Parts: sequence; structure tokens; C-alpha cells
Amino acid sequence: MNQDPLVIVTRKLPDSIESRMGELFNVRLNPTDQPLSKEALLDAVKVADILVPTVTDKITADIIQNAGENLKLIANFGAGVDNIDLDAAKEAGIIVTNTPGVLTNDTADMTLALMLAVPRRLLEGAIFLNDPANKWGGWSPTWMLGHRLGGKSLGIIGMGRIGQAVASRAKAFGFKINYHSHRRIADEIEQELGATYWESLDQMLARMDIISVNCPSTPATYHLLSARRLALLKPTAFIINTARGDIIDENALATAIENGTIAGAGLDVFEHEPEIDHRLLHNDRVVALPHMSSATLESRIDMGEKVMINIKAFIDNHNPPDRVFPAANHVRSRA
Ligand code: 8YV
Repeated sequence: MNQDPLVIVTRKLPDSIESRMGELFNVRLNPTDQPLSKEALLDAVKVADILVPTVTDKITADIIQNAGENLKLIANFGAGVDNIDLDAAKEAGIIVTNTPGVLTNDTADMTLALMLAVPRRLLEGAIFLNDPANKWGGWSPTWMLGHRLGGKSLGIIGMGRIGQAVASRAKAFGFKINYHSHRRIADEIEQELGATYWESLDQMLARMDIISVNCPSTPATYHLLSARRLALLKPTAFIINTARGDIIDENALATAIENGTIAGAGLDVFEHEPEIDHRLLHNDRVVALPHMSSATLESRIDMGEKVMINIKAFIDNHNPPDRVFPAANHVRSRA
């Protein structure tokens, strides 16, 4: 590695993070915040020792294979690493790190915000009052009726950090907590959350009032909520997704909402961001947000801190704390 490794950051980060990075590293920032084109990304990986990408940078096998020999660390600014071809990185001997934990609570808060907003018609009410074309005639006993949350069954898909943070908040609202996850959580945590584990996702889907998607996007979870599975939901059920868009077949979801085979959705993420199926916009039964669940200043600063800790550890020849896959020598020693 170079004496003074070059760190290339693909997007504008909070000022305090950028200035600290400038003090610590030989860093190339992106003050314009324009997402890098594929060509610009290719140029960046040819000269960088360390790349700091975000969810908007697709670090494909092609990009990794065309990287310069110096590229040794991809320190992702984000918890999800579905933007990076991990197999290609592993193959090329490039370490990948992420920023887990620091955006858990903010993402869970926004998940709850959507769980409240959709059944309680929050956006519809706010839009009504703000539209100068409307004149509010005052309270009415049968107007703007939504659905009660307490006592309803919530089915969480993916009971990792964020899923558990959603469960503890939802418990306080009186939801019955259910979950499906590739790994069952410890008994004590299940008991604390009052959570029921469903081995069969299909069976859980058929019985829930609200589904919250909180698993990572991996090849195994691509279109996990397929047209077939969406058809298992009750027509009164709502879907909330603050994880990744491609876990749900977006076209099938929009069709289900259009046909009334499910009641509505709260969506912070989309399959082909920033494109969104037009049927999910301007629709009273959908609250759509522009991928902002973790968008707090605090979380962005904490994410930046994690990125810097990972880079610093790597440069100082320590094991970066947030490695996505284990060190090669670790794998070898277990064999
Ligand atoms: C981030 C996220 O804002 O960290 C994640 O996985 O989904 C987001 O909330 C984004 O990914 C940053 O790259």
C-alpha cells in the first residue's frame, strides 16, 4: 500500500466528517455531491487505495475487476452492502466494511412512523388541510376513519438489529409481535418482545395485519415478497418497507394495491431507485418516502465515524471492526 493511501469518497458527507477525514487521511471528496457515473467510478477505483461508496454506487464485479492493484478496502457508508458485489471483492482480496448499528434506531423510528401513518391516514389528512382547494368544514364522526393499531398482528420479516428495534417499539403500541427470520432469536429476546416465531413465511403472511420488511437485500431475499406471496396477504393488510426495494416485487405490489387485494403500503425504498412505479405515487393508500429512514444528522455523523474507524484500523494494520466477511486468514485457520 502507498505511504499515504488515497481515500476516495463518492458522495458529499456531513461537514464535520469531511473535515476530520481531511485531517486523518489523504482524501478526495465529492463537494458537488453528484453521484459518480460508471466511468467516474471506474476512474476512481483505478487510483484509490480505499473507496468510500454509498448505496447509490453500484460496485459491480466489472468495476472491481477493473480496479487498480492498490484498491484494498471498500469502506461502505451504509449498513446494507447490496450495492457491492461481495463475491467479486472477496475474489480480488478487497476488504469490505459497513456501518452497522448506528442507524438502527432511526430506521426503526421511521418504520413506526410509516406503520402509524398508513393505517391512520396521516398524510391524507395533512394533504387535505394544506390543499388550498379544500375548505375544512370541521370535525365529523365518520370522516377520515383509519384503523386501530393496538391489538393488531405485526409480522416482521428479518429479526436482526432493526427488526428487533421495530418490535420493541411496536410492542409499546400494543401490536402482537410475530416474525420470520433466517435465524431464530434467543429465547430471552423472544420473551422480552413477546414475539412469536414463524418458520413458514407463507403462513405468517396469511395471518398478519401489518408486515414490516426489515431483512437485508441478498440474492436469497430478492423478490421474497413475490406476486404469489403478496396474494397470501389479507385484503386489509398493510406492508411497510424500510429495508430494500427489491425484496418486494414492486410491480406486483403496485398491482395488488391498485386491485385492492391489500390495503396499502408505507414505502421508504423502491426496487429501481430513484425510479418509482407511478401507481405507488399520488395514491391515498400509499405513503412513499425518498429513502430517508436513516436520514438524521446524528446517524450520518455516526456512520461517518464508523467509516473513519474502519479506514484507520485498516491503515494501521488492524482488523477493521466492521468487516462484512471474515479475514482470509481467519477463514483459513478454521479449515
Ligand atoms: C443509508 C441504508 O442511508 O445504510 C443503509 O443500508 O439503507 C441507508 O439508510 C444508505 O444506504 C447509505 O449508503
